[in-house]
Amino acid sequence: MANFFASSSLPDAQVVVIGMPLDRTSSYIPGTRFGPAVARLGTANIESFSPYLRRDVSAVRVFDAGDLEFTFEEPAAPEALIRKNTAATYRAGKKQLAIGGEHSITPFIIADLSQRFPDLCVLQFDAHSDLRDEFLGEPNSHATAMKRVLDYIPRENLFQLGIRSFSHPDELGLSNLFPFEVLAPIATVREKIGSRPLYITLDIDVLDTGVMPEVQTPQPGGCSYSELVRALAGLQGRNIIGADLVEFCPRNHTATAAAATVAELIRELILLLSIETKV
Ligand SMILES: [Mn+2]
Repeated sequence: MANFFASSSLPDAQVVVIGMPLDRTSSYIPGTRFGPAVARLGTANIESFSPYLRRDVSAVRVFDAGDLEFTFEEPAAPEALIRKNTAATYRAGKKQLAIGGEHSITPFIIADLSQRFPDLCVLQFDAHSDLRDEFLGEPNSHATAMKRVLDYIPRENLFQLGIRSFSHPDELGLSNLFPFEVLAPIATVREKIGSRPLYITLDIDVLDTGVMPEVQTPQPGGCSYSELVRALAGLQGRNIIGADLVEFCPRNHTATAAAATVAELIRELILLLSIETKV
């Protein structure tokens, strides 16, 4: 099954997967604009059955909405386009999985969802804290993604896992920020979030660079694939209302191991969005 495991028309879909290939502020290795296209190629290699969640993605009604087309000259245009599409998906009663693109797509999504879901929690898997207020003069940068999310939700509703790159030493002392680890804190995080609506933002640079070298800003010392996929499985049954996977920056625009890794994570996220809430 190619095309993000798509099996449904838009009206019948439970989960809408949409490419958001925004690549406007990349400061190290540009190319996240090719993330969605190469991730689709990777899906061809992945079985529909997840041995981690023991569920089959072919039983989920998935629609591939294609990719948004961004204007790079106009900074406000991506925000308007992302907010408009996100709003339309949720107004139609569906859940969205956005495939980046750079991490700066996330606050534009949260801008809409924070109004729709009171007490929304955001769970970030990432190597970087992304808490700068601006980076290279840009407030809506990949490096400021979580700082911008905090424009819409309170600090105590943001959970940060796997962080190993900080813009200030004080960030190490933040509550709900869990340095280095993704699997060990998951039971605590699960408990703290409880039945509240949960949005997952998965920056794949949380993985070790040996596992996932094809990211915009590689950071040594990340988690294993097994730890990440088990941490995700630990969230099943929570009230997961949306998700994104960002910062995939393919070096080769063909089917690769990295594309397959990303595609399998997309399968896991689709399944998590489809599992009935049990809290
Ligand atoms: Mn990152």
